[in-house]
Amino acid sequence: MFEKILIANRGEIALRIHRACREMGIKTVAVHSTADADAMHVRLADESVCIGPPASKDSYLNMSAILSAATITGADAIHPGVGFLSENADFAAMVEEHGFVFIGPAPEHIRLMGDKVAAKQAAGGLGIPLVPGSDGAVTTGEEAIEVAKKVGYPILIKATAGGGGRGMKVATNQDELLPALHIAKTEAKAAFGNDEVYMERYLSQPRHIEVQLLADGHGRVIHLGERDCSLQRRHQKLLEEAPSPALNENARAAIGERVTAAMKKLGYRSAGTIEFLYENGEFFFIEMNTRLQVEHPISEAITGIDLVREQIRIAAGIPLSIQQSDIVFSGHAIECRINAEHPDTFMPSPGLISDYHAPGGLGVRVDSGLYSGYRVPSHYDSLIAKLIVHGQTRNECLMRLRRALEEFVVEGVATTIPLHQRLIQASDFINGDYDIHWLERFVDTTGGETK
Ligand code: MV4
Repeated sequence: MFEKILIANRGEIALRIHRACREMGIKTVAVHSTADADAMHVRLADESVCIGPPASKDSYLNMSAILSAATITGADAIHPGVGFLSENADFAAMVEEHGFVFIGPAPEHIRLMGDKVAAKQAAGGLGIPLVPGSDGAVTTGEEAIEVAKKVGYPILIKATAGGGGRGMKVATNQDELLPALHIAKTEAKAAFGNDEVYMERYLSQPRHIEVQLLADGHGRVIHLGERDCSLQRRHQKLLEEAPSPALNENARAAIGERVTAAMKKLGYRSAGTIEFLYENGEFFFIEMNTRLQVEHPISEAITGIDLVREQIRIAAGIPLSIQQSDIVFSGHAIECRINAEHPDTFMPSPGLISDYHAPGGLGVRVDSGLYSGYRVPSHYDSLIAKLIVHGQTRNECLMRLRRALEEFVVEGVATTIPLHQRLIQASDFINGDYDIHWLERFVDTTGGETK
C-alpha cells in the first residue's frame, strides 16, 4: 500500500481525498496555489507545496509543478480529484512515466472516453445502448440528410470535441438541417479547433441518469447504482439524488448489468461513471467519465462504500474485496451543491467567510473546506460545500434536508442555500417529476424570490 499520496486538487474534493488517506494511514501531500495557502486541506495535510500563482493554468493545471512536488516530497501516487487534470490522458501517462502511480484509469481509457465519437462507438461495441444517430462523424450535407432520414427528426448535431453541452445544434426538420450543420461545424471549429460533428436523434424531455462503477482491472467490476443528475442549469449540476425517483429495481439491475459487463470487456480500472439520457423507459449512452465525480457521496451514502478508499486500493493493485452481491442499497440520498453565487443571478460571490456553521445530526454530511475567517478566492469554480443528506426513505431524506438547510450558516458571501430551500419545496421536485429542462424553467419563473 502507498505510504504517501499527493492530492493534485483543491477545495472540498482535496479534503475528501485527504480524509480517506488519513483513515488508511497514508500520508498526504497537499499542493496549492498562492491563493489557497490558507485552505483547509493544506492545513490538515502532512506536507504542502506551493505550486504556483492563482491562475489554474499556472498551478492546478501545471503538470511539471505537480510532478516536481511529487518528486521532492517522495510521494508514491497522485490522486487527481475531479476537474483540472483528472481526465487528462497525457498527465496520467506522465505520472506513470515519472514513476508515480496515477490513481485512476489507464491513460488509453481516459483518452478513448475523452473523444465523444470514439467513446460512443466503443460503448456501442461493448453492448451499451446508444442514441440512434450517425455512425461516427458527418462531413457532407448529403450524408447529414441521409442520416436524418434514417433517424428521424428532431435531430441534434454535436461537436466531436465538445461535451458538457458545448457545440450542440437542434434541427427540427430538413429545411433546418443544412443551416444547423453549417453553424455547428463553424462554431466547433471556433470553440475547439476541430469542426468535426456527429448526429443523434434529439431527446426532448430526458432525465440525466449516471451509473457509478468500480473496476479493479483484474476482471471484477461492480456498480453502485445510479444517480439522477437532471437538475442542472446551463450544464452545471445543482442537486443530485440516489436512487433516481424514475427507476425501479428491474431497470436499475438491467442497466447496472449492461454497464458492468461492458466495463469487464473493456478491461477498465478504477472508479468510472457512465452517463445516460433516460426517456420513455429507455437508456441512451451520452458520455463516460473516467474519474471520481463531485456527486459521488450520494452513492457512498446508499451503499456504505468509500469510493476514494476503493480507488486507492485498486491503484495499489489490490483486487476488489466486494462483489456485486455484497452491495445492498439502503435508503435515499440527496446532495445539494452550495456555491458561492447569488441564488437568483448565479453571479459568483467570492469573499471573506465571517461566520460558518455546518449542520449535523444523523444522516447529514457536509464536505467543505470552509471555516470562519476563510477567504473564498475568485479564481476557481464557485463550489464551496456539498450538503449530503441520507434518509431511510426519500420523504425522510427531504424532511432532513429541509432541516439541515435551515441550520446551515454561511455569512460573508452569497450562496445557493436559499435556492435549494425553494427548490425542495416545489411540488414537481417533491414528486420526483422533473427532467433536464425543469430547473431552468423553475429558476426563470420563480427567480428573485429568495425570501
Ligand atoms: C443530448 C440531449 C438530447 N438528445 N443528446 C448535454 C451535454 C452532454 N452531456 C450531452 N447533452 C445532451 N445531449 C440527445 N441526443 C440533451 C442534452 C442536454 C443535457 C444532457 C444532460 C444533462 C443536462 C442537459 C442539458 C441540456 C442538454
